[in-house]
Amino acid sequence: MSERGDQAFRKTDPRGRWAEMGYAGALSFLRRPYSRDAAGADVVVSGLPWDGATSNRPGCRLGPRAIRAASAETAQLNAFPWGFDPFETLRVIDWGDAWIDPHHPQTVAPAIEAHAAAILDAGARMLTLGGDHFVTWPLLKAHAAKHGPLALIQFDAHGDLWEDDPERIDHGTMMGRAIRDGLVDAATSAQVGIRTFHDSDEGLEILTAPFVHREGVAATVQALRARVAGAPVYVSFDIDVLDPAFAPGTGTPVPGGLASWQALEILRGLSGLNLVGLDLVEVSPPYDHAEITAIAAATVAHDWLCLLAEAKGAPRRAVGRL
Ligand SMILES: [Mn+2]
Repeated sequence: MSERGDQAFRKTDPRGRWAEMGYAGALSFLRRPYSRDAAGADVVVSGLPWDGATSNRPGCRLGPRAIRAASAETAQLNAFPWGFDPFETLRVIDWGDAWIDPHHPQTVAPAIEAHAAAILDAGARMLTLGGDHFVTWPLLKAHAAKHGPLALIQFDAHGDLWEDDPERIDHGTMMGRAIRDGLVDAATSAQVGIRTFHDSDEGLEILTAPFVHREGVAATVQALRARVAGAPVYVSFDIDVLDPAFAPGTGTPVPGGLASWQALEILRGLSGLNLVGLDLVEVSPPYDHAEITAIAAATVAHDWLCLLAEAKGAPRRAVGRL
């Protein structure tokens, strides 16, 4: 009987990799072992299958499942452009999906906050697969409780700063609330890829999509690094920061967005910062084609893990001109 395959439920040590059939087998994010034991893990991956706060097209409750499936191929190869296997350095488990009751929507944010607090209390970082962008609100609460006010880097077509009230369950208003409640320090935070209008910047650095297109990746990275320097950096990556050509599978697409390569290069430019958490939200598989969106999402999450692996000592190895 072969000892290969199905690492998701057969492997106990979260380090290293096994051979898998890329197209088959038990899915987890990047084939990490499923576990509810966050103690000793560097990173806990979990899904938040919730889309009750969407304002246009729903479907991102199916995001975690699709991103796990799309991550299977990436799990097999040494990471590019890093040149290492991040799981030689980083212990990463897949916790599965948090239990969310869509029929009692007022319980959703407290349930997510408690889920996050339990993982952070165990000493692990979180990599969270949404779900709509409202899930970031309770995630920020839990992370700010641990780290203090956060330096937010929000990749997004939308600022999510629209008119809010404290009881509102809305994926377009919670960032203003996070600033007003002191979870996010606007003075050290930035938004990237924005291409919708807000009457105020709320004190944030807003690097619009036209700025990225005109000034380029290097200037964008430079502005971000200057903004967040020294602070605990929480990255919230709304997949709709990508142009609909690169991420059709999302609920509120806006033309004029970033190409996958631009977003990846900007993210890779965050090397060496104090990266405390990542959420990857708004992947809506019913609107996706050929897994374009889910593969982009899986790659972004994978590269964030590579940033952590590098910070923990994984040696970069370049083959070819980078
Ligand atoms: Mn958005």
